[in-house]
Amino acid sequence: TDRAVMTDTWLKKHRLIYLGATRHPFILGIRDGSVDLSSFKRWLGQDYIFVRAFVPFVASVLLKAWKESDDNADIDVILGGVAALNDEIAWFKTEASKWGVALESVVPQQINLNYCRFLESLTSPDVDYTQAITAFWAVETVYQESFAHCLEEGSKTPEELKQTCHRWGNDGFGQYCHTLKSIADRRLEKASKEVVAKAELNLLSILEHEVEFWNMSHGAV
Ligand code: HMH
Repeated sequence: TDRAVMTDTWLKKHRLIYLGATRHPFILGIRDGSVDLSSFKRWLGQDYIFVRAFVPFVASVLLKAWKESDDNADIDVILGGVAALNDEIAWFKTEASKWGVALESVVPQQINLNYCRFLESLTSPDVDYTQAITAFWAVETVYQESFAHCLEEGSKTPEELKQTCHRWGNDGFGQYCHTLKSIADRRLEKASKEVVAKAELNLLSILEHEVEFWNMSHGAV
């Protein structure tokens, strides 16, 4: 395999689960306008909880970059990610009040807690920078690919959901995900077989957690 494009190799190899995460019925429902607004509100409340837990994970990636990275520019990229999360949290608060979702009283669902716990496990010092940055790329990219799909030509995304899609589907966020991908691929190229194998397993876990997360919006769990 061509290790210079490890992430491309993986996304080809695991295409079905990747499509499961990025073309989920919830996303397709936003794209064709058939989404149930109670599902959207449930997703909004749960994702706010997720994003708050995502902050310490990203902070751990930043710390690992500072200790282990061979390129100082990585810190700037990750710091940009932290800044984006700050905006995101403020956005959730505004958006939730628009939709009448009381964020303080949202109870995290088990699926959400499982995903947050998985990310917390990756904050361990035993998990190296290569694994951490690869996981970071994967989490961000699923949302980027999913919401960008809702803004493509031919989509019938309802006006009131376009802002949400734009948050993760905009070109700037796409560029940022591409930069994370380049960093991950650069690191994976130099990593041991063991680290590469662990990073691939983490990717699969993330994709599974993302599918479950979308499933949760349907309220059947
Ligand atoms: C579940 N995955 C989930 N929520 C998010 N906000 C992102 C990824 C992207 O930040």
